[in-house]
Amino acid sequence: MEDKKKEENIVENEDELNEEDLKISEDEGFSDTEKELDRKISNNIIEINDETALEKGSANYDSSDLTVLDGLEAVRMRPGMYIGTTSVTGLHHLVWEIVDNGIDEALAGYCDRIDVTINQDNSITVVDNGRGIPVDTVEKTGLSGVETVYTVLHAGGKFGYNDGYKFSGGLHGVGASVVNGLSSWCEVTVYRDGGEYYIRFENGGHIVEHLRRVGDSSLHGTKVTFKPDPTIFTETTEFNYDTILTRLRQMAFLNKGITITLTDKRVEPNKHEEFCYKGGIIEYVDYLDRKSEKLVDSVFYCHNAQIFKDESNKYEIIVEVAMQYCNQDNINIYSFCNNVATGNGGTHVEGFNLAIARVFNNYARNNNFLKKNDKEKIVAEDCRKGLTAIISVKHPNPQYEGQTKGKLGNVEVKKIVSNVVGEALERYLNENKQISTVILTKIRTNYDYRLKMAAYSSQLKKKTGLEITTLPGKLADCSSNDPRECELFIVEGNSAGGSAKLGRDPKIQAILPLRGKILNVQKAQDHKILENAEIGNMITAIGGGYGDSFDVSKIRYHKIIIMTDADVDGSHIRILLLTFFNRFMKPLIEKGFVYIAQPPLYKVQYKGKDYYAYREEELLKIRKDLNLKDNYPMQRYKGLGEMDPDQLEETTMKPGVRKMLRVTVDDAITADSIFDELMGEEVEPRREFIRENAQFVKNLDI
Ligand code: 28G
Repeated sequence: MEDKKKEENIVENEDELNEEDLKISEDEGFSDTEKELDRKISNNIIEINDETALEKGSANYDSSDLTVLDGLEAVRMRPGMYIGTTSVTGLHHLVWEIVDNGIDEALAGYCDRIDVTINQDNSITVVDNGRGIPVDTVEKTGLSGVETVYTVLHAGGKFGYNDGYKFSGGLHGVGASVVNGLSSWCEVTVYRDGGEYYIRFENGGHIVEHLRRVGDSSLHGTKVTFKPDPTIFTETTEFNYDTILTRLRQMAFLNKGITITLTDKRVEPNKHEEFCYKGGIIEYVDYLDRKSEKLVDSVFYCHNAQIFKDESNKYEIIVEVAMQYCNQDNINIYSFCNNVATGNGGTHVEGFNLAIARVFNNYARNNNFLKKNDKEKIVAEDCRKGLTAIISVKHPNPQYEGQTKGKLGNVEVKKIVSNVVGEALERYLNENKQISTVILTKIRTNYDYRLKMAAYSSQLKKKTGLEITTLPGKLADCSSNDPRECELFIVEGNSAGGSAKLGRDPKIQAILPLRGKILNVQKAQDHKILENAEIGNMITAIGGGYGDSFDVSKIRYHKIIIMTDADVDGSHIRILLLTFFNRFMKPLIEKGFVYIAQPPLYKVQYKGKDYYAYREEELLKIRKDLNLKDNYPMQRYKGLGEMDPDQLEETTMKPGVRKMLRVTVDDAITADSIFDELMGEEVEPRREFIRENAQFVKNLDI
């Protein structure tokens, strides 16, 4: 019940999301590249939510509401329970659902091509060259196979498809009927047995006319076109090319040999992209490392299927891992179950960690990388730094855990992955001694560094009787000791910091001013990062440590609020901070503890009252509502420093009044690669970003 309530909440809240909050408006004369980057950021890195919406109370849902609903009516009544949300995320889930069915047909060995088209009217067409959904009558339902799949809830896996189970669709995997139920109309064409069969559904899955043979065909496969219902997807029914592109590319990496194409017919000339990776996740690792300096050129790869058996079950689990070391310290390990990213890891990642620690430790002992007096063992952390890896498992009955269901929970998976990876890696190291030496040298460096740091902090502890957590002098802390109500404002610049200190609620709001630019964390090595004073201050103020030993239960604030100016430097610092949190305190973002403050851009004074505008359009609206002339004076805020403490409090800091955006990592892989692009060694994209933002500021100045 509790879960249902939660689901309900999420849906309700997402619905309240103001679209405007998600993007910088599209009609301000931005160039295509600017829009592109903006879209990338708003769609892929961070899903920004209105804080107050997310925290709003319980939904009006209780058990008395439970009515026995007919099939797809239930889906339309409670879409959130089936696709998580009716926001833009949910909209795209419809595409994933249908594409997943094609992928399943490919995994079953009958199809090697999937074509996805975004049509002019924002409907989606998916075509595969598989067997075609069966057209004969299904006994249990009395309907044709196509009608069964498209109108009966959860028909997908339970009809003996794929010898008893369906691989794809981890988190939702609700099937085509849900897509149909949430569409204004949906058409299915099946090519099989020498014929072409057609059916159309309307208004949430109602059969217009039963499936019928409309002609001869020598083809085989399935074609589906659906148009999401705007009364369900009230926020938007517009598909995002990049979102679909990224996901399809990922699908192509994870399922080697399948050709997947995307065409966007909404623009002239049409956009078109085609993916097919013969090397699968090996090419995925290559792609992720395309901008990094490799330690070893080759990519380690292993693939194995193992049967799991207990009293009641017997099924096959497929494990596939690819990995490569780079000459850096950041960790790029991504895990998947049934083609869906498990952002919070789980038993497959635990198994992987066990294997690498065990195998590298043994190899080090046997080959003199660890000497007799090196008493300490090599641990997983030592082996993970600098590693790029894809861990992909396929499991017929995955169990997911955690708040966001992003963690694989099946316990048997741990041992299976550990065995598969362990065996293959041991053999690889012994057969490629030169490569092994390079890798083990790196691991040994990580090991030495870890022990040095441990010795250093225990020494410091002995000396001072304290952990290294004496609070930084620049921090104006709050008086409350209850992290749940405490907020840390990370403020750009000392002068803004001063205003913030005066404008805050000292009981629950702490201020940490940052001077200058913080270090570029993506680029720097770990020890340099920790030596940086600004970063050190942040780590001690937050209080949960950092990196692998970051402990979210120890943090001192449950809201970490980034407050920067609305200019180039401001956005640069914001990205640097997000990069830092993403890399060293990921759970902060995963738990939704990171926010971005929204200071107003304009103030209009009229009849003794102050009106604040947070965006360009709001200014226009205020002028319109108050019937003011275009040249009516207004104040434009160039930076936080221009606001006096009262104004800052009223507009940006005061709970209940302020606007804040919550940062969540939607797709860590894309996020990292955008961060890479912005922050990494390569200068060009970064310059681009800054130039584009400079442009943005210029626009505002007009
Ligand atoms: C184009 C859009 C996405 C699909 C198939 C192929 C079969 C199938 C799909 O069966 C289970 C069994 C009969 C209803 C299976 C064909 C066995 C033999 C299939 C797709 C349920 C579903 N021949 N291709 N479903 N049936 N492609 N692509 O949806 O009773 S779905």
